[in-house]
Amino acid sequence: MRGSGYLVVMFFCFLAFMGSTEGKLQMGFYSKSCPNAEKIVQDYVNSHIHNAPSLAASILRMHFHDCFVRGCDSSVLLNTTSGTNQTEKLAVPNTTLRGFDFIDRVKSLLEAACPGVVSCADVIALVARDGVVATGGPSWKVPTGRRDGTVSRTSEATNNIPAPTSNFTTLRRLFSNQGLNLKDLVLLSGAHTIGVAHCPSFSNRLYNFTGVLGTQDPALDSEYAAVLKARKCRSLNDNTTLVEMDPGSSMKFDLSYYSQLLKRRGLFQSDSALTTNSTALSLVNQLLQGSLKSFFAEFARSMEKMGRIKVKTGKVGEIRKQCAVVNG
Ligand code: HEM
Ligand SMILES: *[C@@H]1O[C@H](CO)[C@@H](O)[C@H](O)[C@H]1NC(C)=O
Ligand SMILES: *[C@@H]1O[C@H](CO)[C@@H](O)[C@H](O)[C@H]1NC(C)=O
Ligand SMILES: *[C@@H]1O[C@H](CO)[C@@H](O)[C@H](O)[C@H]1NC(C)=O
Ligand SMILES: *[C@@H]1O[C@H](CO)[C@@H](O)[C@H](O)[C@H]1NC(C)=O
Ligand SMILES: *[C@@H]1O[C@H](CO)[C@@H](O)[C@H](O)[C@H]1NC(C)=O
Ligand SMILES: *[C@@H]1O[C@H](CO)[C@@H](O)[C@H](O)[C@H]1NC(C)=O
Ligand SMILES: CC(=O)N[C@H]1CO[C@H](CO)[C@@H](O)[C@@H]1O
Repeated sequence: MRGSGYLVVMFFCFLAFMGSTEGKLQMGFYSKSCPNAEKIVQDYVNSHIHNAPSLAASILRMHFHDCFVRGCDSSVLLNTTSGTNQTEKLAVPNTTLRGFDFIDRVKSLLEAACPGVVSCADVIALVARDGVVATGGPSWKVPTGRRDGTVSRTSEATNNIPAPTSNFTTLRRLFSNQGLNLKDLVLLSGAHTIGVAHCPSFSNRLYNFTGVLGTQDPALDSEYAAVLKARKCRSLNDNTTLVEMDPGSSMKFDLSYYSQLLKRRGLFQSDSALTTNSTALSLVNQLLQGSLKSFFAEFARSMEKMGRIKVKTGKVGEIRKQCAVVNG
């Protein structure tokens, strides 16, 4: 009798242990611990994003870069300080990330309301969604309960975040490393329907494609290339000009990014790579034949999946007090 009672106690201890360390993301995770958390985020986004609507794109991209390195744990926000390794922020793909101060402002409102409760990782995920919604794009579910990581390394960002020069095979590999399939790749690339790029992300296609100056990427529509060279990236050295990835429609979350792909006007090699695989190409065609509503619904599904990548929950990680530094 005593033996089996002991086993029962052990069993419940085990359950409690599993429950505390293997928590899952859930809708409204903060409904008891910080009931206004999601409203604070949403109100701030709604009242401030119109001052800088381009931040919606920047923070959507930040969420992607966060999730692809060590999971969605806000490691992308950590500053390099003396005594730490070089963080993700220093990696080439991150040099063009923006919106860190916006995240910090939202976080300080949350700290004022409920100190030490809401993670920076959830702040990124919520702001990314609310920013896209506030600028007329799709909505998606953001279950919460992510915890913040304590490690951030430049090399891991370099190795895991796809480059604009990536070919289809590399894109598939990097997405599949994160548990994302071909459909997710095609849908999430659709985020390039909003936002802008700096010339160095693609000007090799205009000026130095084969490594010989003067060569151009034959996969890029030559008329469009000529316009980009004449009006946008006038030389290989231009590192300041911004170019819409979905020209004429870069503030509007719509299907026209995919029509540009079919016109061979995808801005990056990674965009045009989506037309080099017949399965991916047929997905692009299906999206274009469907309604905007169905694109939004499919995009939402892939975003929710991306937001779950290798999340830290339960007792893993911490709730950072300041998003740019680990708790001391
Ligand atoms: C498929 C692989 C991808 C590659 C190679 C890629 C690459 C890039 C590059 C090079 C830029 C421009 C950076 C600059 O020059 O300033 C960019 C911008 C952007 N990317 Fe991606 N990206 C990919 C997937 C994604 C995904 C999955 C998302 C989000 C779900 C995303 C969202 C964005 C957004 C919104 C921008 C515009 C940012 C702004 O306006 O500040 N990208 N991407
Ligand atoms: C720096 O990175 C190395 C190797 O990845 C790791 O062993 C070390 O703990 C890290 N140090 C700090 C302070 O993050
Ligand atoms: C894709 O890019 C990788 C890495 O640059 C390269 O090793 C591979 O050969 C390329 N694959 C194709 C099919 O071009
Ligand atoms: C042109 O491309 C080659 C190969 O990628 C590179 O080594 C070279 O530095 C580039 N030239 C310039 C002027 O950027
Ligand atoms: C852009 O190029 C200039 C001149 O080549 C250089 O001084 C500057 O550091 C570059 N800026 C960035 C953001 O790379
Ligand atoms: C397209 O990509 C998928 C997934 O990587 C692959 O299984 C398929 O063989 C590719 N199709 C072609 C025609 O290369
Ligand atoms: C992190 O670095 C940014 C600039 O790179 C700076 O503005 C910010 O104050 C830093 N945050 C902290 C908490 O040190
Ligand atoms: C936002 C940010 O920290 N960007 C940095 C990315 O890395 C470059 C150097 O590689 C820095 O100059 C940027 O400040």
